Amino acid sequence: MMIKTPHRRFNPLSGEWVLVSPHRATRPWLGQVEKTPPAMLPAYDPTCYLCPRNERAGGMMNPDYHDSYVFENDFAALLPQALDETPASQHPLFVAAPEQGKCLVVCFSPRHDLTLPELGLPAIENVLTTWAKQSADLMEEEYIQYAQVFENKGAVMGCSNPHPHSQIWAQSQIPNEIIKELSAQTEYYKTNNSPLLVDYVREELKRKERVLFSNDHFTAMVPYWAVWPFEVLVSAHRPSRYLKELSSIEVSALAEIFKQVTTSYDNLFEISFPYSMGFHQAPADGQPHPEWVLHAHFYPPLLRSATVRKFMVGYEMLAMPQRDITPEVAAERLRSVPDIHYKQRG
Ligand code: H2U
Ligand code: ZN
Repeated sequence: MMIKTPHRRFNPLSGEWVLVSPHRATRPWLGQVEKTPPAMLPAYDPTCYLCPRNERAGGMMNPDYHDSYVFENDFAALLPQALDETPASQHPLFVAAPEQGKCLVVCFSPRHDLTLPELGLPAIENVLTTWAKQSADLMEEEYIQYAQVFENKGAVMGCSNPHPHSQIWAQSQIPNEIIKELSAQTEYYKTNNSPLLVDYVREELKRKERVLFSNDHFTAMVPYWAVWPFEVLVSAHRPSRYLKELSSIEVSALAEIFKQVTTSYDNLFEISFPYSMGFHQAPADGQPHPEWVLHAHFYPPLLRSATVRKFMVGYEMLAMPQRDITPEVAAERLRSVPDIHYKQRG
């Protein structure tokens, strides 16, 4: 089914609507053109603060690491100590609250030049199990209620260093996006006695048009309500709260899907495709969370080429998000690229 007229779609996870304007995709572009990332990086960069054996900005030395490498962010946005300097205000229009937390940086591998799709499956599994263990350890801390695993990839997304890395920020209060997803999944579960994403994936697998890759345990699709042009949702097939709960078979299945999604991204415009990606795990708030299904969102900014991005401005900032190409067209384009990474083709 190809809809060609303006319409709205509902995001049942966030409870928000997106405006879809398929007829607008051919409008001319005379605006900002992005720089493309350099095609070749060295395997080791002596000036990189994430490479093994190098000094970081804070003066700490990285060890001679061989797999993934985790360190506490030298410029952490959250601090573990309870600081009680938050101004006490009695006024309902001037509300503040103290916040505690911890921020980690996770380098994928010692290689400065290898992004996720270029790593072998065992190395991707290693990244997944590192994220699982680190976020589980953080959520075990008494004062932590949520751990956000995320990767900012590419200068367009504000990534400060090309050495492939991700971050984990854990905090004492549940953040905004998780509050929305928690309430939507809880409501759905109460009404339908089944988790929202388990039902959604089953329906997408029947319809097929937005599905990119699927195996026994995970499915990657351009969601029906996607906001970013090539947005992807990777969802588990079963109720699951934390990365740590995945079996080794499920970790392998997830690694395979991650390799497929990121390879198709890079192959779309034959560049290292920028995005912000992150897992949504359940909060660690002492509740059982039977409604929760572990999933990851990929939010890539590019629209029609390696150099033309989608801007979330004007109408998006002031009214609601809007997209031009439909999620079905985006899925078709991502499915039609070769499955071997362009840098690894003979
Ligand atoms: P981004 O490129 O996604 O911003 O991540 C890099 C993070 O690494 C960033 O949060 C941290 C920055 O604070 N960092 C260190 O902890 N030590 C350093 O020596 C430089 C950067
Ligand atoms: Zn490096």
